Amino acid sequence: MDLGEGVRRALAKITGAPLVDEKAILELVKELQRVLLTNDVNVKLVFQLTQRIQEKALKEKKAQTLNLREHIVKIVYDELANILGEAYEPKTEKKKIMMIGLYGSGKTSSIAKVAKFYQSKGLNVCAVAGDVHRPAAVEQLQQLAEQVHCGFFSLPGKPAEEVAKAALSLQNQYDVLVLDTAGRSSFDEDLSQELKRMAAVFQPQETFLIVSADLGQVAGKQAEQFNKAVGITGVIITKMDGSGKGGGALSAVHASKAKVAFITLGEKPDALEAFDAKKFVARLVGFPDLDSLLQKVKEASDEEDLQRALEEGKLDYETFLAQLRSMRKMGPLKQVLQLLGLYDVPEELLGQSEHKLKQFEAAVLSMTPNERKNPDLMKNRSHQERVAKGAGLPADAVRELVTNFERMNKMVKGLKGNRGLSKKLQRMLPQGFKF
Ligand SMILES: Nc1nc2c(ncn2[C@@H]2O[C@H](COP(=O)(O)OP(=O)(O)O)[C@@H](O)[C@H]2O)c(=O)[nH]1
Ligand SMILES: [Mg+2]
Repeated sequence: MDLGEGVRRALAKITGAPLVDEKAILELVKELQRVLLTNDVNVKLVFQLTQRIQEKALKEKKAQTLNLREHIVKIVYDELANILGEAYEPKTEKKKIMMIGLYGSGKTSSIAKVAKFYQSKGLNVCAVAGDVHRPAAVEQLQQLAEQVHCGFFSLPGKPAEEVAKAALSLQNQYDVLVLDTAGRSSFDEDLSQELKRMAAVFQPQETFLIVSADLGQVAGKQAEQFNKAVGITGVIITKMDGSGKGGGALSAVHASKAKVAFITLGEKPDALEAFDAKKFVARLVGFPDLDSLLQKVKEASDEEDLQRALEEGKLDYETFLAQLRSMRKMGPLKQVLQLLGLYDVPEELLGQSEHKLKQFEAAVLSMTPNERKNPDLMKNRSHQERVAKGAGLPADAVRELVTNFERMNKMVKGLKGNRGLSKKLQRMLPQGFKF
């Protein structure tokens, strides 16, 4: 389970719980612990985090504008962001950057990404081929530089520190120099010495350690090690797209007191972003920021209309359409359902639902107010045909929708007075309501 899905699942324990009580909070905490541990977040860190969430959720007074669910979602969000790091704000100014890290960590490919990043800020960038031990490394960098249209500099056959030194003259032509360096399969004295010599002549303002997300917690140890030996100003965590340990890597680097500067999320040169823990967490749960997340929670807990219909054991097309619309507003159906704690809805059904939902909406809009209030009328063929014509749908589609509505209505009747939207949907959806 990836971190995002895991956190969403954990949050669903609260957003979908019929009652937010200590038990629901403990379940949320337990689920969070599980997902963080599977993401290789350090056990101690996980324990501290969940302890804090539990304490705050149970004791801290909530802001008056937040309901209890929102309050807890906010605590989880804040605490997660807290362990993952801060926001890095790269300055748009002339600078020299040195990229260091073990072999295969993603140094060379990150140079192209960083180059592209600064180019997009209007700076001229030159990539400097300081990994001189393998000719292939120089070629790789040259190709990448061509691909992103940045400058490229190499001195074939010369030692790395000479390349670093010669590159200094490029500062007249370029705003940003990015120096590649050699890696080893593990950290050793040789590597440390070479990097120190290079840094001494190059005098970088930024020294980025590149680590792969799949190192998990070990990324923190590496950050400590490189920092002690060579000194680093930030860390770039690569391969965040393919690793189930990204959370572990981020939190461990942050715990080591190093700053996560960028993360990369793919092989393409634009797959890099300046790291911002809060944005990262928001996106993990599928929203651009905390506010929009809270908005969704509010909507998800705003179940009054349907609740009333359920309590009365009577559903009409009006209520149902309103409900469907508010669910649509909440984003992709899948996300909404997950927020409500529904994970077992087959993918196939979900894909179909959006389409059917639109048809359904069109059909309801073509009904007369009378038909909307009195769903029995819609069982009549001639009504169905009229609505189909009005909505521009095949008669079959309307018939199917009516059948589905009736099925839903029957279930609603059966559920009369049964509290908790999540539980109801859980029973209703997978069983047969196919919209
Ligand atoms: N999927 C994915 N692959 C990456 C990412 N960053 C680097 N890679 C791949 O990792 C491999 C090693 O990268 P490279 O830059 O050559 O590592 P270096 O030895 O440290 O210079 C290459 O195949 C890259 O395409 C990333 O963010 N996502
Ligand atoms: Mg390389």
